[in-house]
Amino acid sequence: MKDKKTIGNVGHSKGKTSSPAIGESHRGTGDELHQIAGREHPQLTTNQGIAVPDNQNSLRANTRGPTLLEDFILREKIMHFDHERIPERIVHARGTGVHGFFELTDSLQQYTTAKLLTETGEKTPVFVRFSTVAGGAGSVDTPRDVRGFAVKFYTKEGNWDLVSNNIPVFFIQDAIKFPDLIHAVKMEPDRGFPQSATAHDTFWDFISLTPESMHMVMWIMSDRTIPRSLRMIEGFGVHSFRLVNQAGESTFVKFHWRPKLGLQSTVWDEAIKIAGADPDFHRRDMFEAIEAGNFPEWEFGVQLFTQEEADKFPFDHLDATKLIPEELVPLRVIGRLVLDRWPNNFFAETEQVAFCPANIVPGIDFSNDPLLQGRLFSYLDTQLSRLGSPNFHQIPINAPKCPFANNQRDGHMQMMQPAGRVAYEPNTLSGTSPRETPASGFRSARVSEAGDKGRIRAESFADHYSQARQFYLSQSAPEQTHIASALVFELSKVDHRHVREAMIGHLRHIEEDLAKRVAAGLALEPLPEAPAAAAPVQKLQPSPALQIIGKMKDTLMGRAIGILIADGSDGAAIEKIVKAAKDAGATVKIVAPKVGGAKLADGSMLAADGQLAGTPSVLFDAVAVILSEQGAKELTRESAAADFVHNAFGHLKAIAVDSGGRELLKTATVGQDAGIVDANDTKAFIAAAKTRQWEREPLVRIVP
Ligand code: HDE
Repeated sequence: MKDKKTIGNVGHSKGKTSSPAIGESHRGTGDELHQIAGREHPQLTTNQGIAVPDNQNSLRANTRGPTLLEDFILREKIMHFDHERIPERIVHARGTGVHGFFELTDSLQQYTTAKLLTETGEKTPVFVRFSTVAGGAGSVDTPRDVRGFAVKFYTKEGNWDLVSNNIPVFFIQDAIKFPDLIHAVKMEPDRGFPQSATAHDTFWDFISLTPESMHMVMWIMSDRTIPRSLRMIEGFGVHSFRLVNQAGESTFVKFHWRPKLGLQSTVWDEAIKIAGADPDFHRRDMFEAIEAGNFPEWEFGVQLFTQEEADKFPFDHLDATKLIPEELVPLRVIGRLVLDRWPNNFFAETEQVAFCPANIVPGIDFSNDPLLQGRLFSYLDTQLSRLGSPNFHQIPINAPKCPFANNQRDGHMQMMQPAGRVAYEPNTLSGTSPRETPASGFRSARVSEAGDKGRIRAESFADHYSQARQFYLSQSAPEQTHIASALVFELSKVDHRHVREAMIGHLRHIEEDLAKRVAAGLALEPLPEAPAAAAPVQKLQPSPALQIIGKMKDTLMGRAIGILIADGSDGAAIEKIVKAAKDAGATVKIVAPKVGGAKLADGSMLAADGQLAGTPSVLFDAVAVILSEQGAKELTRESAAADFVHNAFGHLKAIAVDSGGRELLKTATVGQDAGIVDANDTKAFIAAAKTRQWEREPLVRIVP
């Protein structure tokens, strides 16, 4: 619905206004906002509740005179505006938040007292914030980067924050390295670029000196870091946690999120182009899915294991650079997460939400993972500087939905007004003040600690290459190629030759063939020496669960088809594809040279969802091109049309064409293969659209 405001000195309506102040303020010199008959607008006031008579003109000494300092309405409005921004997150600044619920389907009663993990059928409200890590709040959605997947469960026993990523391991083993890692990846401090990119000298310099990051390097160079949609990423709690049962016994646990839509990524060239075509690609995708009622869903899985089992693992599970292969400890699915409500206000919720891994409920506990231990301090501290007050827990998005009470008082922006004279415990003066509850309160797992204090790292943390190798060897051939290509791309942006050489040295420990491919891609000869390894590289069994292609779903659910049309296109052919795509669960968008649409062969007008120049094929999973002979001829003068098909082909997508469409392919020098199908054969098109044409890749890109 358009806002029918008349702004400016023209067209002053004499319509009825429900705000007497506005009517009275009209002095014929300023703009006027008019009410639409029948609408009840609340009165515009200052923050002190004073009705504002005129929101268009500041108070002046005379018609063309100076503005008066006494204009409290102007000063209050500008003061508030000047302070609208709060410091953005030092990492994970760019985020997308959604409300939803978690529902338990399988009770973990035997392992934990946490009600949210024992009461099946119970729906716990959640707020989830997805994020990129390196870029600022205004950066694009599709850089090569880890995605944050932070979940706040508002449980009956308090808030539990599972602050996860879409990669199950991390760069470093000890929290003390985190500021160095982040300084290395962020914009270089002298020049202030690059924004949101690992492809620069300082990042790779640090990484090349940090062998423990090699496993994570394999993951970030894989297509995991260029997801197609936030609805198609996995989530991992990364660290081992503990579940604690009634008897105080604990079991180790790793937490996993698995998307119902399956995993899917973009290809790198596509991700770069999406950044220009739609910087908000992921946020928009999530918003549109929620609006359309296509609520994204994840399975919640746990890997449970005992200390005795952990002692037999060929790695230390307290080391956050290691994962536990599902083949070793199977995943048990115990619930589902559904996201079904977009926030009312981005700032109030997505920006002000404050996650903290230390927010934990009775029945769950921490492990000794040194990275987790450091995180337990960092998040509370960072919230204080971002939100500016120790009372940030009172902001609605952060407040528990269960009752909470204690004797903490006062501080900036205190919203509560606790009554009574008692603000301490124990006391005899109040019969209603909050008291500790030994029986039901949070209890740490019974664990005994012994040993010498020191800045020491366990020997069991020394193996930096075995799981990196296992990850690489677990990938399908196209995925291995993408890892090699990504390394070539990134290291090609590194000016210092010795840094490139050092990285190739590490790759030789991971897999000699990978090192050779990347060195060839960089034209780097001779092959640099591998550095000394702190522990021998083990030959671990490949784990297919680590693939993306293996976890793609054979579906068009959650995916988008773009149909390029122009004047003269065949309406019936368009309709046929629209129907087939929608029946298969896809959303469909019509793209035409003009946004008003195109006049079809039968003279009818078909409105477009996007104009060709602003709606390139990178925004779709597969495309169709339905053109008349004349339409095809005209589009040969439009490079955006050639790019549309050329890029769809280069990004390994299925393309359905009629005879006009085929003409456009010719102009764009697009070849023929199994992914180019006749528009009439919708069955073949839908089948091809569900995947990418991997065998096409060596024909469209020189791969290392
Ligand atoms: Fe974070 N991290 N992190 N991190 N992290 C933050 O907290 C930090 C780590 C993760 O959507 C900050 O509120 C340290 C691992 C997510 O608001 C900060 C270490 C994992 C989010 C912080 C890590 C994460 C953050 C910045 C190493 C995956 C976004 C703003 C010890 C399990 C949450 C903020 C949101 C945010 C510190 C490592 C995930 C500075 C010190 C490992 C998803 O506190």
